Amino acid sequence: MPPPQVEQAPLDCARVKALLKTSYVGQNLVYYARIGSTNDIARDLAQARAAEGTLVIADEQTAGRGRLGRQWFSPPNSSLLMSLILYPPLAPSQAQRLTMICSLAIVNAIQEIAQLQAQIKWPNDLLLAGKKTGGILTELGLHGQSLAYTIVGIGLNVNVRAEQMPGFLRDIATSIAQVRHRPIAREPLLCAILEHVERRYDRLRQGETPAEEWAAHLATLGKWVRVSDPRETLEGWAEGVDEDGALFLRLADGSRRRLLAGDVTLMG
Ligand code: BT5
Repeated sequence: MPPPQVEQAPLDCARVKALLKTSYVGQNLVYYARIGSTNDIARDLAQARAAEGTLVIADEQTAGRGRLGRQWFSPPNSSLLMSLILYPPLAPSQAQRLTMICSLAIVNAIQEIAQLQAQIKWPNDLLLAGKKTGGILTELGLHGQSLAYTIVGIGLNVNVRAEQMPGFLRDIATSIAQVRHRPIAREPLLCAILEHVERRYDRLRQGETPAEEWAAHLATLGKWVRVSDPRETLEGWAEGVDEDGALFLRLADGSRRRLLAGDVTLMG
C-alpha cells in the first residue's frame, strides 16, 4: 500500500492556545517556524528565569540534537519539536524523573488522540510497533550542587512519511501517521501531552515517584539486552529500574550493575 499523503501544515498556535487546558505548562508558548535547536533557546530563556512551564516549539530544526551530540532528524511541519522549561525540586541525580513523566505523558496522549499503544525504551525513547517514534533529551543547568533549571527536549514523529526518513532510519524509525495509516492534527496531540505532563509534574513535585508506572510501560524489562555507552558495552538481563530510572542489569556472571544511561539493543 502506498504511504498516505499527510497533512504537513505549520502549527496553528491560535488553535493550541484555544485548546490547551493547563494552568502553566505550555501557557507561555514560544514558537519558531525554523530554529537551530529548541533546547538552546529554552536554555537561554531558563537562564533568564522564564516562567516555569514555558514551551519553546519549532516546525523545523536545523541543528536538532539527541544525546552525545547525535542528530535529530525532522522534515519541516511533520513533527513535534519542543523544549519545556521546569524548575523541579529535585537533586540532579533525580532529573531522569522528568524524562520518565514526560514519556508517560506522551504514551497517554498517543493513546487518547491516536488510539495507539506506545512503549518506552529505556532510557529516553518512545516506540510504536517496535520502532523509534520519539526521543527525549533532558538537559540540566546546575547551580553548585543543585538543579538551577531543566530543559526537557521532546522530538516526536507525528506525520513523517516513510519516504521522508533518511535511509539509515527507515528500518528503525516510524511515525504516528505511518503506524496509523493516516495523518493526525498536531495541535490536539500537543495539548494532550502538555496536560498529562502538568498533571504528572504536579504529582512529582508532591513527592510521588513515577517509577512503577514507567517500568510497566518499558519494552526493555524482562529481556536480554545489550547496553552501550561511550565507555563500555554490557550484555545482561534487564531486571528492573529504580526510583530515578536507573536500569539494573544482571550480567552472565551473576553480578548486577546499575546503569544510568546508554543505548539499548533488545537481543533475540
Ligand atoms: C534522542 O536522542 O532520542 C533525543 C532526541 C530529542 C530531540 C528533541 S527535538 C526538540 C529538542 N531540541 C533538540 O535539539 N533536541 C530535542 P538519542 O537517544 O541520542 O537518539 C538519537 C538517535 O535517534 C540518532 O542518532 C538517530 O539514530 C535516531 N534518530 C534521529 N532522528 C530520528 C527520528 N526523527 N526518529 C527516530 N529516530 C531518530
